[in-house]
Amino acid sequence: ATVSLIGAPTDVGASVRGAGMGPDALRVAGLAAALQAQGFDVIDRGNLAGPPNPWQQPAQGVRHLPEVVAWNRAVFEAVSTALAMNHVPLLMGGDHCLAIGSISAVARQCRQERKNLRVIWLDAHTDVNTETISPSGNIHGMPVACLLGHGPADLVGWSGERAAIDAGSLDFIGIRSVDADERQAIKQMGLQVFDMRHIDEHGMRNTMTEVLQDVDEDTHIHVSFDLDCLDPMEAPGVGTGVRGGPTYREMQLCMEMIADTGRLGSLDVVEINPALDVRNRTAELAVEFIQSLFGASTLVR
Ligand code: DIR
Ligand code: MN
Ligand code: MN
Ligand code: MN
Repeated sequence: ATVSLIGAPTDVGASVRGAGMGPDALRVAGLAAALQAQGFDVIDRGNLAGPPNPWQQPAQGVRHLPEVVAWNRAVFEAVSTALAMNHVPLLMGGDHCLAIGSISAVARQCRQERKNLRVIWLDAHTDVNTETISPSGNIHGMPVACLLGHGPADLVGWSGERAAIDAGSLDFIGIRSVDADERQAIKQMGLQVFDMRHIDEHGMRNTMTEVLQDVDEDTHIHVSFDLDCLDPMEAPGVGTGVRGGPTYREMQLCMEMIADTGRLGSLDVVEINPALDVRNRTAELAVEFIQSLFGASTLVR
């Protein structure tokens, strides 16, 4: 299989500057070579272009909406192109607002190919805010809402349907920070949230067995991997770290169990912030998890 690396060097959706350096941090950490060593063909498409971060205050509940739209347009096109070539798009963010373009493109392609799309959202946060309920106005806290058909109009409907995905095809893992009004939204939309308490009580193995139970041969799995899902002790290079995340071993098992399905079709790796990192540790950690997600294991190659 061929993996297309797509860099989107921007932090326009974030609350802290620095995630725009994520693509190069992943390159320096050896992402392409790591996947090549596993037998994949890897094409690094370089970095997409987009507007600079104007660093303004929110307007009508959102910050940098035109810039977020522009970056997501570029991501949407690049991911669509990769999928049309039957490549596995690996979006190197950038902040998590970019999942709007990436997953909208994946959803459109899945509809065309009559595949069942399943999205696995690995994050400390549920990112289901909208411009009316967000306490920050930062769009990296809104991509899930946009993909379900709820956010700012300019970011909704890109897949060809108002909702790119339905609530039932999305699972959150690692959640431990939900804003007050997001709780309401989660209930109203009927979202499946495996929060840290669930993982504490049932373990990662049972959690992932539940998440993956209805994956079949017509399923396309998209993983949206926000590095702040991990405990900040493991992954310090993130803008909005929250303590109490999954351990290294728990996250490895999560990735390995997804890999075992053989249905991984696309991936976002977002929110790596080299300005806050320690000797590129977070990007290096991301590369290790990506290797597991693409099927590396200790005893089998
Ligand atoms: C917060 C932070 N819930 C917000 N969200 C983040 O601004 O909406 N998501 N950091 O990854
Ligand atoms: Mn996120
Ligand atoms: Mn997050
Ligand atoms: Mn589910």
